[in-house]
Amino acid sequence: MEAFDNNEHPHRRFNPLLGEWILVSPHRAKRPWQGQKESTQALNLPEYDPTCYLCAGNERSNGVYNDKYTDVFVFDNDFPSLLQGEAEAPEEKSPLFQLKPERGINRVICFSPRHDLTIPEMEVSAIEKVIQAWKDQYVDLGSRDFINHVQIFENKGAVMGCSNPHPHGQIWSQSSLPTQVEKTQANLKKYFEEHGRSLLSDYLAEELERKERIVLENEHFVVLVPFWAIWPFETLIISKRHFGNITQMTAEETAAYADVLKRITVKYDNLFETSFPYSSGIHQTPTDGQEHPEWHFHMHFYPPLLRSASVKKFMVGYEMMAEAQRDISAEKSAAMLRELSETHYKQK
Ligand code: H2U
Repeated sequence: MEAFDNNEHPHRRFNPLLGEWILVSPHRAKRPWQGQKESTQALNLPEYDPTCYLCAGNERSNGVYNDKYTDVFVFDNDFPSLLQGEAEAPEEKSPLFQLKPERGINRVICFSPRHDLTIPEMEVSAIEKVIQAWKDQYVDLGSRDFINHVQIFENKGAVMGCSNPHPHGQIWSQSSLPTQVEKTQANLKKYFEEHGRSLLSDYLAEELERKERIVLENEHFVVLVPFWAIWPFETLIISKRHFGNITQMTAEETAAYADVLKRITVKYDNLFETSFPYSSGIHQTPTDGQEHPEWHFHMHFYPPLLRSASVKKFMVGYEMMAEAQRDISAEKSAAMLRELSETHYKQK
């Protein structure tokens, strides 16, 4: 029998956060590509776009005007997926037809008044203001009785379904724990109860020792390609200190978080010299008023691009029917990201 090589042999890896296996087919990274090409946007955007509904002072579709904001601006989503009103749960005896009314508040957060900038091109001090707004929103929304989870996320790029290039993210807060968060919480909790330590602290210590998947780090945060990554250039930001949510960051940690956000997104843009699309989101303690010592602050980046600015990975066929799968190994992706410059390509 051949000796196992994780860059050659098909294998499955376990994601301890979700309790799921993924299939890795590294030998397949060599296959030719004749499939779809996403068009790369030649983005030559103005600093201010009079037709943009997110630019400062502009009118939104419901006739409300944005503030003439100078850094970060948050507003209630005019087309929210969740509403605040209460409705009575319908009577249903069958476990096969479960239905629960869900309440929540959705907000949009503009990261900068500049229409033409995204996080990798913003100053670290401006990114810190975004983090401060995330903290304020977590507190404001999370303190409401009927809000038990605050999901902060960003969809960047048309390929991720983002409707507007103006730098912005979203916050969906709601009564229930959404599925991914509930699964993550159950696994973090089980680990914490069994070992008395945070799963991500133990994982991070091991990754720092192995050094195979680390992309970058500073005094307080590490960015790595998780062992179980699905997306070709997926990364995970983990705080070195074990704390549960964004409000527990010290001022120094906040600055360090802004630093790693800037550095990883610059590397992403540099990878294919394009405004790199992704969905990113923060996973942290739910706001249900309970103690959650198992939670460990982290942030996921799920970018869809596979081998160029125009070829993305599809989650289809086998992924839909069986389980998630990747070709290029997590170690190779990490090495590629690690070697990239931290100076944005547009500044060269
Ligand atoms: P995305 O492009 O990332 O989906 O974000 C745009 C959000 O902005 C989207 O959720 C909201 C949409 O509902 N929006 C408003 O709240 N007001 C508007 O005038 C247009 C878009």
